[in-house]
Amino acid sequence: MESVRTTCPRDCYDACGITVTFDTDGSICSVRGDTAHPVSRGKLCRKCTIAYNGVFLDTRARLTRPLVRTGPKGSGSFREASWDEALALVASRLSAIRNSRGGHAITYAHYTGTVSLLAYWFPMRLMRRLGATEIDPDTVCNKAGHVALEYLYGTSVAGFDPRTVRDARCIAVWGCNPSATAPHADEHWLGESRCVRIVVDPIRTDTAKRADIHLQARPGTDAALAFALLHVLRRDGLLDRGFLADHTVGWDEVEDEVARCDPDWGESTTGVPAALIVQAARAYGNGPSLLWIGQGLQRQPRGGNLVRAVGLLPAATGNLGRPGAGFLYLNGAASRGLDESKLAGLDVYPDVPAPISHMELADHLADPARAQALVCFNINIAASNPDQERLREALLREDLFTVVADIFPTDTAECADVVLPAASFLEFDDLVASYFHRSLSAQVKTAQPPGEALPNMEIFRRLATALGLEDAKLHESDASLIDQLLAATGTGLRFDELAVQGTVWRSEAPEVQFEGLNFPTPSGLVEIASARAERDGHGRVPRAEFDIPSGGDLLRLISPASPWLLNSSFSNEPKIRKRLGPQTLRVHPSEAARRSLIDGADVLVESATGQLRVRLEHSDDVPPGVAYLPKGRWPKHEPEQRNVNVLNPSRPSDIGASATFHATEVTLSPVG
Ligand SMILES: Nc1nc2c(c(=O)[nH]1)N[C@H]1C(S)=C(S)[C@@H](COP(=O)(O)OP(=O)(O)OC[C@H]3O[C@@H](n4cnc5c(=O)[nH]c(N)nc54)[C@H](O)[C@@H]3O)O[C@H]1N2
Ligand SMILES: Nc1nc2c(c(=O)[nH]1)N[C@H]1C(S)=C(S)[C@@H](COP(=O)(O)OP(=O)(O)OC[C@H]3O[C@@H](n4cnc5c(=O)[nH]c(N)nc54)[C@H](O)[C@@H]3O)O[C@H]1N2
Ligand code: SF4
Ligand SMILES: [Mo]
Repeated sequence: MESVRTTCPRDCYDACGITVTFDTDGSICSVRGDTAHPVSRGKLCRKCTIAYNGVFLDTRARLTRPLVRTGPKGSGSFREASWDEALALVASRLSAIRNSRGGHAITYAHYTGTVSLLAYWFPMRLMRRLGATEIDPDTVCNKAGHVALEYLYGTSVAGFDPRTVRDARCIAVWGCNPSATAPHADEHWLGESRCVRIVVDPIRTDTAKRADIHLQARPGTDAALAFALLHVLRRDGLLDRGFLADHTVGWDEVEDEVARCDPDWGESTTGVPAALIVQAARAYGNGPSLLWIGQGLQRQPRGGNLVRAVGLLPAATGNLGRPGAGFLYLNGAASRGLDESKLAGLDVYPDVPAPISHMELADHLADPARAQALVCFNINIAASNPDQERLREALLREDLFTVVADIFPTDTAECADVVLPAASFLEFDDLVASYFHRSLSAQVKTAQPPGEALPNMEIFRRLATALGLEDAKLHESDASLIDQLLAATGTGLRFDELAVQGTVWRSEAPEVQFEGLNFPTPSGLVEIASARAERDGHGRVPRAEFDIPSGGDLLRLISPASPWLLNSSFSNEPKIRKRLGPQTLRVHPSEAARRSLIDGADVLVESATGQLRVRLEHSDDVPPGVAYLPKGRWPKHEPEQRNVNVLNPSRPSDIGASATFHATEVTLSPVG
């Protein structure tokens, strides 16, 4: 038995190292954690251990042949076709639309189904060449935070190097739940650090349970909480006045508001006891301190302002530019020397229509004047977008020509006219750049794709050929793309050498975030006051704004990550489905009692956009006023063919027009 190293390319902070072993016939025997990998240390998460040895290897569960629709839209009736026939059909329809309406009438949606670099970025070259309209990918996930941090620091993708934790005294994890979304960072990085650990989350997550200080702020009140912390830091002489004077602009424009936001005010607006606010501020102020800004934090109507306000903390305390200090939202591939824009063809195909937000997707697809065709890859919009019912109606439009490439027959694939079977990460070479660690890893081919499935790159090369497009950029080979990327990293490694090592770091020692204190803002300073934000129609400075609880019968629904699913992935894994049971909504026992709802009852959840029957569970981990129902179920596997996103509206955030999944108001009532 031989084994091969590879890397998990799911949309997950951890980017675990994997060891694949083989049976004597060369087929995959097991997919396990790589014992030599610094992050996974021989263990994958529970969901991947099950799914990578289960549904990923089960050819009956996979898409293995191109499919062409035969029955009504959405009915799941297809016939198998050859690649030539399927791609000829796609090419003729897309060409006809381009000729009659222009490329912009072709819409494409894609995201992080895989974050391996080629499979994520390369298909964009063809879509850009066609002049198609992109659905701005981050608007379904984390755009508000990106734009907010760009205003403040000039970048959202140059986070701290997690290895710098050895020099830190305090870590604040703000609106992030690594116990589900980054299980190894949670267990090892956070769990083994000797820092004071502060967690800010309305839910008592497993990460919050292990924290030294849990600030259980009401959802949508984090900006007020940040200002209350700043108040204490200022009052207790823990601000870094020198840093503020030399490296920031606009502190004077927020200082009066900071002075007003005392801990008692903080308690009344956020629900966090004043004494805890003081304790947390002192722990953070007694740095060096790290701040992990979660993506969950900003899925709020005021998500942009929240992140701008929370983002003040490192600047106000001088927790930047030195070991053990800084903030992390994401670490982009640029910190590995990689230029994703070239991979996506931004340099060769710069002129494309302005992208539109996922929050407009249902409207956009419903309108024949705007959308004639839809191409989806690496995304499952029918499960994961808000406004599920209206989006599904739009997807069922007879005259919307829809092409979906996926590895599994998702709800989105079932709404397609043509389905293209994609290879999984076990079946092609690629590179993975973790968005937490500043590492670089090899994704190594360990098996042939089942049936006729193909990697995204080959699908889009063949589609380019079918469209008669011979541009060299659309036909570059994977090997050549990987070579170019590796050359840019400065590691000096060839792919086969990287594959042996699995994962490498560019520098031996931890890197210092913003070393030299040059911030890529227009002024080169941290822009607490941002003229760019003002020009874009937002406040010049972050404000101590907060959402007021709706009260009455309304609960605020939060639908974050489940530890058993990865977005909508693995929702088709039988063992995981069994383990998960019915969709279960958790509320505080007091809220259940008010409504006379017993633990284990079936209840109807209703919002302005829809309703859903779920199992009810009482839980002290959820505060009064909040309801908790994780994301990620495949609608078609549920009794009502819907999931939590039937309840969530397409309400855009204040900044970045991105999703506000954790702010939906719902009522609960007994069923039957
Ligand atoms: N209620 C609620 N909804 C949410 C969120 C929330 O917090 N609450 N979060 C949102 C967020 S943060 C995100 S990122 C979205 C993501 O939501 P999804 O789009 O559901 O994301 P994934 O499940 O990661 O991947 C999408 C698809 O990519 C496919 N895929 C994997 N590898 C490949 C490949 O190599 N090629 C091709 N063609 N396909 C591949 C997978 O099989 C999967 O069907 O969901 C959003 N939806
Ligand atoms: N197991 C698993 N891992 C995943 C994913 C998955 O679906 N499953 N998804 C991946 C993706 S695409 C992403 S973007 C990341 C997201 O990773 P995270 O940033 O961890 O995102 P979420 O799980 O959406 O939310 C994190 C926490 O934010 C809290 N929260 C909600 N509203 C507020 C608020 O107003 N204030 C504060 N302070 N907290 C709030 C929620 O209670 C939740 O515990 O995880 C990735 N990893
Ligand atoms: S999903 Fe995350 S924790 Fe699970 S194996 Fe992949 S990288 Fe590791
Ligand atoms: Mo995401």
